[in-house]
Amino acid sequence: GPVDGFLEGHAGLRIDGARLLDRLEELAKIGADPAGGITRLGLSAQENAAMAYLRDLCAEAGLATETDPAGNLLVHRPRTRREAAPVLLVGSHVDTVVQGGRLDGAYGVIAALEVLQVLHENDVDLPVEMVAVAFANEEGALIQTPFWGSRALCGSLEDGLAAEDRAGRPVSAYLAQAGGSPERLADAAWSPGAIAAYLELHIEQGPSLERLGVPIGVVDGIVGRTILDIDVVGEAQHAGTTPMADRRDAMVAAAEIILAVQRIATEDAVCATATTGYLEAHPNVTNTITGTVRLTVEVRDTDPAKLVRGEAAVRSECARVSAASGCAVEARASMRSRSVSTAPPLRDAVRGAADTLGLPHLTMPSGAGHDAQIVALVAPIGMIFVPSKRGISHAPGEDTAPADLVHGANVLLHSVLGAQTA
Ligand code: HGY
Ligand code: MN
Ligand code: MN
Ligand code: MN
Repeated sequence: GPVDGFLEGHAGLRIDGARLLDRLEELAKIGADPAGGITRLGLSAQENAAMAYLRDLCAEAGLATETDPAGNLLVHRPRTRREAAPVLLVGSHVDTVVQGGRLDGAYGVIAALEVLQVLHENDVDLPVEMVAVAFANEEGALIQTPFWGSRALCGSLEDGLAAEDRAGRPVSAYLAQAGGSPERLADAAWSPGAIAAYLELHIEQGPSLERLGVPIGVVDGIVGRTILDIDVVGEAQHAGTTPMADRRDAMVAAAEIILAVQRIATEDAVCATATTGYLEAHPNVTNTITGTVRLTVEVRDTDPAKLVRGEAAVRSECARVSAASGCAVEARASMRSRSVSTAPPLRDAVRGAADTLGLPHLTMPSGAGHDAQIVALVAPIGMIFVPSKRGISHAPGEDTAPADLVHGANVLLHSVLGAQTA
């Protein structure tokens, strides 16, 4: 066949490690937060600036770029057209959480561009052309729709224009600023079959690889997640004159919900994780009993049944706390992502790549969500992990040893080559 001897012919190919590390450092300056870490929220001016930096870098490298109606950046080699045939899509995201790290997402995008550039510079003729992607707004930190860009591209962004920030400002204004197009949002969806396969390189964001001293993780599955937006409504009242027995204190009710959420994934072991990460108290005044609290709870598990039970457990705790406190408690699911498996042939491509490079590897699940799990609904996916120092992520201390970053990008390069025969 056309791919006979293909891998052997390119076994010596390597990415430019110094270039990769330099670009990661440059990108980390965009959205650097004076309070620590990086705040480069999806569809914000900071994410736009990061996308502009990527476009400049691609132009210098002689790569062609296109921003789609959802704000995703697509990159391909100049002599290829992504519409011509199913492509090997490779990428991640460049947005962060508030005060996040410099590698979550950014590493996978910079590495994908590096791989594409090396293929371009070496004029490597790929049977399945590679397209790099920087998905917009993976985290959903500003516009409350995680996986915004990958959902749009995969045709699973339902009611996208209803998305808004926490102040109720609609996504459309943000999208126009990001070079997208609210009017043509549906056109961001690729036709069925347009993605032959998807690969994503990412930091592990947990401690396993570092603890075991293994440089490469071969991801076998990604957890599913449900996010609940919860409103606790009590009564704002004077903190000095209202008898304790007469209060409907939303802060206290919220506290009970928070503790119950923790129990769901600890003592009760209903699902793998359960987290209250966001809380907003009103009026947030020292000498006024809290009237309302908004909080978000998320539950995760690889087992879909346990995810459903986790959500049900949170809802039943909300009902219990409501009855006991006299506060109204309303929970609304604002996002559900399914757990997915990676495709065995792509796992093999990653393992083969690591073997070619003499790098030990470990097969492992992902406790973090990734754009890959959205793409998995329409195409086979593969994922590569590199170690995270002390397992830290979604925090300023997020880091990975430079040598591991270079190893991971070389594994991505050889996985792209290996996936040609997968
Ligand atoms: O939250 C997550 O798992 C992902 O980093 N967005
Ligand atoms: Mn993240
Ligand atoms: Mn990420
Ligand atoms: Mn007073």
